[in-house]
Amino acid sequence: SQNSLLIRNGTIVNADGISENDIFIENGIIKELGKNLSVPNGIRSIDAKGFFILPGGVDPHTHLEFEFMGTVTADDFYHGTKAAVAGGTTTIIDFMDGKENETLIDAYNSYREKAEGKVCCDYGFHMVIKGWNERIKADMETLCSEHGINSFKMFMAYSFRLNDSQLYSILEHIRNLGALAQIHAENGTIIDKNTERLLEKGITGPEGHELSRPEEVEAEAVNRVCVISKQVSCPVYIVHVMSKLAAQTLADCRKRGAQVFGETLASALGLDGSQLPHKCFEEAAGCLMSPPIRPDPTTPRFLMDFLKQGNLQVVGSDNCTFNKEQKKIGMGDFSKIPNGINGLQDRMSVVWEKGVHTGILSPTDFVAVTSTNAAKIFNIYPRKGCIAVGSDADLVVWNPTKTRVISAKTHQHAVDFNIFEGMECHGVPEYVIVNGRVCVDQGQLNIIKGSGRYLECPVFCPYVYKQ
Ligand code: DUC
Ligand code: ZN
Ligand code: ZN
Ligand code: ZN
Repeated sequence: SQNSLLIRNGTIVNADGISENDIFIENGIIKELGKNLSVPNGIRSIDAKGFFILPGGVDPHTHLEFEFMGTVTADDFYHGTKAAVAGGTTTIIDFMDGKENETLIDAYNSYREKAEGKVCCDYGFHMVIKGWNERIKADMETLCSEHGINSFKMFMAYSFRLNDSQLYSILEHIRNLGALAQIHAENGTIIDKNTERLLEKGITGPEGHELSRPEEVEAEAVNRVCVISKQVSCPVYIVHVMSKLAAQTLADCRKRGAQVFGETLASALGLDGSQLPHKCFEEAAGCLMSPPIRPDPTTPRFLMDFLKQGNLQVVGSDNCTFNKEQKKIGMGDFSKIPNGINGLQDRMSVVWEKGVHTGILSPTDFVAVTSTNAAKIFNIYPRKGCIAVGSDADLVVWNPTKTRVISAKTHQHAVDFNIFEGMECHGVPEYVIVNGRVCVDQGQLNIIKGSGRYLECPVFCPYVYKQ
């Protein structure tokens, strides 16, 4: 039938091992795994000989149609998820961020509306929390119990940052809900002071950005929130760990018993930051995000080794794209350059190139850090993040020998440049199957706008993630 598909002769890679089996898919679900499966006549069959079959990527860090720093991201829910599928990512978890005076429930409804009709793969949400009162407390509970939200993100930087007292109370509440706290860890007070000082000295270009928020400013916040996390016994997920010092600090806190997880980004693994200070405004502003991509050229390898060792668990994209014209808002004042970079399409290729092609990660490690660990942490496993009977049929047939060169000329994003421009990557998706439908077919993109479904992320009771 039209709703069935057979994938033959592939090497199936899960985070816990490799097997050689055929996969039979029906109505969007993996129905059977086995050798030489006999299936009814007339169904499509894909020969995956020589390819790896991977669980579709799970990118738990995207900002689509996101209002930030006075503007709105270039990638909307259509372009963002189209780019995702083209690159082998079949699930995203995006950040909802309410407007001032909007309740969390109103924000949730407005984000569902924005996404509906545009998304090309399944999507879940995290909610950003920017204050603390009884209304917020009650709405967080409703989001967990009625709307499939199990994670809340708090900022320690930007004007809407929370102080330690608020963080402490919110983390207690999140623990009681059986949810997960996500933290943007940078010391906002120090950044503001440094920014003022740099601008006064006449350092107004994009090079001022990293100077205002060096590694220890990131690491201090990581340490502080890990201490709070341990005091209140609330699990915490640190988003975008960008520096060696922050990663090491997180690992030390884990060793002391904090239940903390770490996510790094494709940008931090893919870009050698040593070139960054020498770029012109356009290029430097293009790569500008917070926390910054670090100038220390040993950072990407360090973070990759940490992924291998399990000191970091996840690679996200933090896709938060602004066009060249939007980046110019910050010409003459680096603190006004909209923060954010691309990565939704290229995350899988970049991790394969810098991780697997170099021999640091095995294919099973690759699956763990691009799909399985995020699915476990956000409690959508084993529906997502593995190839097993009963799981959603989200799969990537990955050709490890083919190469492609990343370029804005060919990418599926709406944004008008690509931070990985010119990077050659081994590892190309030949086929991407989204909910049982072939959405990349021999490298050709064939998506259906609006076909993605809202993914409820249930709370943990009790908290169960095991690495
Ligand atoms: N950092 C960014 O660079 N963009 C979006 C939000 C954030 O924390
Ligand atoms: Zn952030
Ligand atoms: Zn982000
Ligand atoms: Zn190579």
